[in-house]
Amino acid sequence: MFNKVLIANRSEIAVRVIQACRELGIPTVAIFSEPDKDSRHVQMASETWQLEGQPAKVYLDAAQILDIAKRAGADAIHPGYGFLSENADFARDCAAAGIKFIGPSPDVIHKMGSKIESRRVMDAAGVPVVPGTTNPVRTPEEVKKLGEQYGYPIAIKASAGGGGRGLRVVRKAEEVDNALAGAQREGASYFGSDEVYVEKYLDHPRHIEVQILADEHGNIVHLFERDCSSQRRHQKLLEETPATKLDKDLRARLLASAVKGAAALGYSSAGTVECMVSGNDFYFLEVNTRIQVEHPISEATTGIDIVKEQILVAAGHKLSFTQEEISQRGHAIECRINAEDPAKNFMPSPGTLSRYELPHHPWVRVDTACYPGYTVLPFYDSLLAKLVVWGRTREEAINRTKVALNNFKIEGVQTTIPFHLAMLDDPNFQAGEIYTTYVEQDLMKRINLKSAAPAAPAAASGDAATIERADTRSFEVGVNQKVFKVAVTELVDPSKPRTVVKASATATKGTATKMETRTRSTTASATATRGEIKSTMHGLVKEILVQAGAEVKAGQKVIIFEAMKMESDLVADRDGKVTDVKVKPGQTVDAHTLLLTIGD
Ligand code: MV4
Repeated sequence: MFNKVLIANRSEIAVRVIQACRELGIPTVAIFSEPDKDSRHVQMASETWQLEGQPAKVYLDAAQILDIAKRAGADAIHPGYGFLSENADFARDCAAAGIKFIGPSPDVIHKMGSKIESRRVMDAAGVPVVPGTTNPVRTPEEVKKLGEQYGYPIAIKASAGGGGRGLRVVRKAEEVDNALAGAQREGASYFGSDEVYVEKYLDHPRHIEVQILADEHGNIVHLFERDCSSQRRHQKLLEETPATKLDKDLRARLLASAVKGAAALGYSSAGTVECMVSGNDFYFLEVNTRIQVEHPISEATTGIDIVKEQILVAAGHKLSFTQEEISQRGHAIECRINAEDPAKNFMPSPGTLSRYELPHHPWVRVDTACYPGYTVLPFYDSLLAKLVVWGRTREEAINRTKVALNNFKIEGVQTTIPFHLAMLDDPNFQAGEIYTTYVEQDLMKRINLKSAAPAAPAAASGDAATIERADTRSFEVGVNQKVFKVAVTELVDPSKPRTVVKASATATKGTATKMETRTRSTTASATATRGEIKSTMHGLVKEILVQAGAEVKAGQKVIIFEAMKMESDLVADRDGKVTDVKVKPGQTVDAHTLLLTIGD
């Protein structure tokens, strides 16, 4: 067994991994960015190391993390999800340093990073793939031929893509040129490869995925499927297992195919085979070579501790059970409670949790790293908590989930709880009429959500004030010949204009670090100049929808922006002509960066 496991992650998944390690009696090493020093995972680990550098980037700093692992004497690294979890180079570097990367082999991670290669492997193993190419396409002529062969609509996908990035849907031949260029450009800017391929596009598929567990002795099992169709802009909101209204025979074929595909790959560790289900057919989509956010619903219905099993098989143990020894019992639902305002296009809502009370019921599990007074940071994804509820039947699970959602008492940030309550009450959801288009094209058009009222002013002053909105700006500040990168998070108290509650400074050169909390009131307000489209937070320019010279109307979407892993639309604030585009897709920018200008 491992002597010490470093968790190369933060927040709830780091907490989850630490809990599994504790059960196994393995000491843990937590790493953390400076503003993350109050995080629960830091409080729980046996040993903690602070990362140097920008908060938004440090958890991706493979060299620094590996160096800490060596210095701390860790003999294994658990990458969690996101960050370095599907980085084959990092997995290779770990192996070279004699540290076990808790995941599949670097070769498998690398192969599954290429969607074209994934399709080839699965196709060869007899797993159904969506009709399309298993070779890259380069020219519009090739794509148009394929469009005729398969019939429109078709999808052009970046081979290195995933999660919706580098995906273009083409509904007629005239759209091919633009879509191909777009998918190639996005592939190049996000993933460093402009290799794309073509598939027949399925219009209203369900997203069904299979949880796989495999050891390094050739044993592979599935832990049944999860239905993850309730998503918005490729962000999952609710997952359930078993998938409702899934044909028994189709389900059996899907589960068997996932195991067959994983076997063909020589898979080990926990993983997920993603599929689309359309009518009575299913098609392989991609393999995720990490533990996923939604793994707890599979744990709830099988009783298997997937993270513990993942650690054990990484240490060379055989799977502790066979396929025949497990079964699925009842129904489980996970709601992702995010710090976002569903009434405002799911806008991220970081801030301090002036109140944070969780439901404590039988058959209810909450995975979270938050606590009262904790500040949700703007640098990371906005997941506050995962609510996981079990019931004997889907109906029982739905009703129990509603009770649990109503017993969350969260103040200080907006949350997705009102959205979840509306979805669980929706007749289409209850009937199991859930497709990947359901949330955006159906549910959101029929429900009317209101933002939660800001919390009442707290009696005591301090961090847990009444926070309504947060913005973060970065500054470089010189102190004693050292350059500090200062991230100022403005947590706005609605009763006082502009109250800075928290500022954190991290030395970019030198080693001094400093955290300051102070309150400052000023009447200054950022005066937006018309025609200047700026980022509201630190984030990523996902897509630029207009070119310089284009005529735009006030209210027209011009840029798709991503902050805290959530997409939002930036719209023109006036009629006019785009005079300058200052950024490229895939570019990361600080808050308040000028992105695009509109003139006469
Ligand atoms: C598709 C598709 C329909 N047809 N491919 C989106 C993200 C990436 N993982 C694959 N995706 C899709 N690929 C074909 N040929 C529809 C989607 C899709 C989707 C897939 C899974 C979960 C949610 C989705 C939301 C929109 C589109």
